[in-house]
Amino acid sequence: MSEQLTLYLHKISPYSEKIELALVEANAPYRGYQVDLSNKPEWYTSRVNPVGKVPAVTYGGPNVDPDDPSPLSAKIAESNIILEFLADLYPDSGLLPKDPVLRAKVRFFIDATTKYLEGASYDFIRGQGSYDSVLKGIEFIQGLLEEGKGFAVGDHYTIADACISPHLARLKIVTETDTGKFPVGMGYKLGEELKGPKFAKFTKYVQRMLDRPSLKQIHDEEYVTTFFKTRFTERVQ
Ligand SMILES: N[C@@H](CCC(=O)N[C@@H](CS)C(=O)NCC(=O)O)C(=O)O
Repeated sequence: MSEQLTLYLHKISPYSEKIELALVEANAPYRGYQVDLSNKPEWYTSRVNPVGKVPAVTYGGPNVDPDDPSPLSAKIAESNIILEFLADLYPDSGLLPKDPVLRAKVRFFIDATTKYLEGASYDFIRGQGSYDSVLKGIEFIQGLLEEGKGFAVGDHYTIADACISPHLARLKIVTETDTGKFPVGMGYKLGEELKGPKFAKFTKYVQRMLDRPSLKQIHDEEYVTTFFKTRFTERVQ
């Protein structure tokens, strides 16, 4: 019997979604536990993740209730590290290719997503970043995509795809509903710009990731959209 794996997550969190995507793609058994981020339980910070953020996983140890985590399980946090952990746990899932060059490319893609897309897009949504930084990040990511291939790296879904997909799903919301603290219309403008020939490779990849059954299974678009609309109400006219 395999070791227990509990994922502490929140529906709004793109970082949590990365992990759920990898788990679903690997067909891995896991228990998900929603952490109330607005009223975080004390045991979560003291016994699971001292930083208090989601996602985190407990692995191994006895089968206990998620809200009573055992000191005997391993505790692992930081989404990109958990992604690597899952690829190690499920070496035959293809989450990380066997070939060293492709493995390096997967890690580079994750690094690039984290450095150039993640921060830029959330700063933009929060009204703290520039439109141009988002486009630059997208351009960088597009440059990494190989023509004619359906995935971030090689011919198989990897943790690189799992890492970027939640951010793509949120960019879809922003560009289709214009929700964010940026000046009115900038979300739609971004959507129109991405439809142009310059971003054709990126847009095709995005659509493929959004159509993936794993994303449809774990991503609650309505919930995230409502959260964004509630959270980002003050607008620059
Ligand atoms: N670098 C972390 C970021 C995790 C993160 O920022 N999680 C947010 C939710 S999206 C969180 O838990 N916020 C609650 C808090 O900071 O109290 C990762 O990649 O796992």
